[in-house]
Amino acid sequence: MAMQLPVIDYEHIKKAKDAPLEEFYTSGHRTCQGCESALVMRDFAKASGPRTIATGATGCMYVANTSYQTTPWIIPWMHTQLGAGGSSAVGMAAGLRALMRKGKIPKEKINVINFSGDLGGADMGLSGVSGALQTDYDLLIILYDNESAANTDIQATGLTTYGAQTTFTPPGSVRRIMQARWKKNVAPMLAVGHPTCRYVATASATFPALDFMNKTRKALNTGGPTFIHTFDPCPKGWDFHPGYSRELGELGIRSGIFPLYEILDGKVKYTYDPHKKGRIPVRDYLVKQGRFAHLIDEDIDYIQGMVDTMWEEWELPGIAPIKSGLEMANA
Ligand SMILES: Cc1ncc(C[n+]2csc(CCOP(=O)(O)OP(=O)(O)O)c2C)c(N)n1
Ligand code: SF4
Ligand SMILES: [Mg+2]
Repeated sequence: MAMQLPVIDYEHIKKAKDAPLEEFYTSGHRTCQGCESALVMRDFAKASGPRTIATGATGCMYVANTSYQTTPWIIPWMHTQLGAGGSSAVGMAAGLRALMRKGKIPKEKINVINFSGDLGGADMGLSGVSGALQTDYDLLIILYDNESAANTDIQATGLTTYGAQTTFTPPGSVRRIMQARWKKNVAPMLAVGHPTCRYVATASATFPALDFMNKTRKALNTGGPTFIHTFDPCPKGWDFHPGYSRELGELGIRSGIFPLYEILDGKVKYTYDPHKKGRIPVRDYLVKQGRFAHLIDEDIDYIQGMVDTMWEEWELPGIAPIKSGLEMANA
C-alpha cells in the first residue's frame, strides 16, 4: 500500500540563474565531448537534488560513467542490466518503502529515477518500463535517446531516424536506405496505455533552455510512476563536430522531427509549438550529420513528407498517428 510521505514541492525554474548551483553529476566521466546524454544526467541530478537515488541500465551512461575507480555521481547510483531499467526502479522504490515501514530508515521522500537508453528502455526493456508505470510507486523513468546502441558502436535501434547510417545499416550501392523503419513513438504509447501514469513528457536538455530540468521537477511533483523521453544529439553516432550538439538539438525540434510536449492527467501541452512558431525544413537538420550524408533529394523529400503528415494529418499533431474516422456500428 502507498505510504504518505512529506512532499517535496520543487519550484519551476524560470531563468538559468535560478537553477541550483550544486552539481550531483560532475567530473570523472569519460563521455565524448558534446555528449547530450551526459547533459541529461547532469540536469536531472541538478533538478532533483541530493535526496535522489538513480539506477542506470547498461549503455554509454553506465560504461562511460564508471571507468575504473572513478565516477561522476555524487548521488547514490546503481547499475542494472540492459533492459531492466523499469524493474530496477520498482525494486528500489519497494525496498525503500519496506525499510521505512519497518522503521529502519526515516520516513522521507526519496526520489527514485531510472535512466535507460533507447535500446535498453524502448526496445529490450519496454515491458519492464510498462510494468513500472502500472505500479503505485513514486518513480521516474528517463529514456535518454541517442538514437542508437551507442555504447556497442552505433547499431540501429527502434528509435533510430529513418535513413540513418549505423553499423547495422550501412548504405550500399544496391540498397541506399538500410534503416527503413520510422521511429517508434514511445512516449504517446506509454501515455495512452498506462492510466496509472499521470505525467509523460518529451524533452531536450539544451533547447529550449531549462525544458528538461523543469519537466523532471514536474514529474517528481506529480508523483506516482512518471516517464520522460529526451532527445540527445550524439556527436559520435550522428557524426558531427561536438561543438554543434546544441544546434543539432535545436534544429531537430524546430524542424518538428522530434516534437516537444508534456501530457499531465491526459491533457497535452506543446512545449515547443510548431503551429505557432513554424517549422524549418527537415533538410537543415539532416544535412549537418554524417549519418545522413548518403541521402539524395528524393530521400530528404520523403522524410519531409512524413514529418508534414505528423503535424498536418495526425489526430493529435506530432503525437498520435490515429486519424479520426469513427464509424458507428449501426450508422
Ligand atoms: C542482455 C545484454 N545484451 C547485450 C548487451 C551489450 N550491450 C551493452 S550496452 C548496449 C547498447 C545499449 O544501447 P542503449 O540502451 O541505446 O544505450 P547507449 O549505449 O546508446 O547509451 C549493448 C547492446 C548487454 N550488456 N546485455
Ligand atoms: S557515443 Fe554518443 S552517447 Fe555515447 S558517450 Fe559518446 S556522445 Fe555520448
Ligand atoms: Mg542509445
